[in-house]
Amino acid sequence: AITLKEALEEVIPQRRDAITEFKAVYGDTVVGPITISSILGGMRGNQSMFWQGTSLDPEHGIKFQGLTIDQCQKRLPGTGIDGDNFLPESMLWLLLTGSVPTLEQTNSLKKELAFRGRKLPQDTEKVLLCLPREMHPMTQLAIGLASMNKGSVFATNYQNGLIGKKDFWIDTLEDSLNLIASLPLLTGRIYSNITNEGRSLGEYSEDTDWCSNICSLLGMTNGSKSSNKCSLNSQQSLDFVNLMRLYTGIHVDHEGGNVSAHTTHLVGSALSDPYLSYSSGIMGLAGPLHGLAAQEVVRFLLEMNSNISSVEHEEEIEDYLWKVLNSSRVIPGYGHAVLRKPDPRFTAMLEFAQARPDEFKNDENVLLMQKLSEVAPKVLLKHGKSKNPFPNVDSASGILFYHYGIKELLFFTVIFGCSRAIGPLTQLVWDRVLGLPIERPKSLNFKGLEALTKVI
Ligand code: CMX
Repeated sequence: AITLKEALEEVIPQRRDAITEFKAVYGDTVVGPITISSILGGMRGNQSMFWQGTSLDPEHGIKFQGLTIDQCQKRLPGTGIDGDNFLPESMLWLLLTGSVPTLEQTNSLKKELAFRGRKLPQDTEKVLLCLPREMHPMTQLAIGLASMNKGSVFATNYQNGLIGKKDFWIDTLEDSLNLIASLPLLTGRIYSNITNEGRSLGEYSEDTDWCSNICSLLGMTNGSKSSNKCSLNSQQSLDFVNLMRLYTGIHVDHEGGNVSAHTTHLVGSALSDPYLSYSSGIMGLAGPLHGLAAQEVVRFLLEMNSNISSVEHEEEIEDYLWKVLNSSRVIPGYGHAVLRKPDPRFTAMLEFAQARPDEFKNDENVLLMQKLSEVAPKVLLKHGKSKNPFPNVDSASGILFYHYGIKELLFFTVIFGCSRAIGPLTQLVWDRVLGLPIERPKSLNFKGLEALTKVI
């Protein structure tokens, strides 16, 4: 198969049958207890969602169709140029089909996305141009995505009764690919809204990969026009594109239960189209305990740096952290609901910096980010509350983008939002393939909980 759709058509019949049969045989198997604590505690540990693309191990972190980040870096195709990171297009293929694509398949998907993403719908352009410059970029992203639902193939065909349930996945795939493809122009438009009075910062090319287009439209590549924002030399420019590939390649998905993924899945279960579903996911990603931590970490590092005399003075860093904790605030970029080790996505970003010592050796903020990853876990352990004292996904990424010239802190979560589209939308296609029903868990009031304990 050369196209993603063809590859899916090859695997769907067998997987559909396997899951239908499995459900018929094992449908009544009891999976585990649900405790009162989990009902009152964010449903922690409840094994109650079906999610195919990724799984999260508390000790080893995320696996993409069973592959660790390291294995993805070794096996997923990139541009073919030595030293380049794998392309997020390869990851999209892997998550959707379950197989590592060939270079030819990656290239075909790269072309397909570049073609699909060449233009934003006119109405979306109009809507985005009207938005106030000061509006949070995540709000702009959610509005932009929701506005694209006007062009949803799924919504139109569903409304007109043109597709049967078995084929819902085809239009869902169509919309999802169009949505993902539109993200370079959409996020570029938002970035130019907040930095350049709406004037474009770079060119879109149908002959390049998704990340190169994102970087160009942020005004961060050599070919970008009118970028008075950054002055990267050609090596830095190449590095920035690779940073973007690395970042967007490994932040695509983190199992189904996190807020952005779960929201997309939940809203999609009402057969809302992919634009509305993922726009809702973006609203969830914009929460400070989730994706917004990306911006909070950078704010935190900048503030701390202006309050300590040197990154070398560990006691000053410790004192600063205690002040934060004693004022009932969290240390952003640390802790996780599931992980119990340093997040391997953090480690991958850290290794990116460590592989370029000359680039980062004079950047006090990046040095502090590294130092903090040694000091904060000790302090959090002493503090004794957090179940995971280690750096999480958001700990390193923002400050690396900041280093290269993306200085607008509020924008970092938008980059997260580009990447995160890939995982939840992949699952949405499979939700349609398998005909999963609308989600409707049972809720209980206090009396209901008491009744369960037979107190009454
Ligand atoms: N700093 C200070 N206290 C922390 C902490 C941190 N980084 N992480 C957890 N704690 C505290 C919690 O606030 C909680 O305190 P209370 O009992 O007073 O409410 C206690 O430790 C136990 O929390 P937990 O079970 O370890 O963590 P949760 O599953 O409840 O929450 C998370 C996980 C990520 C929300 C939390 O660790 C946190 O707030 N971290 C800082 C924000 C952050 O970096 N978020 C990004 C996460 C990644 C993502 O999803 O995008």
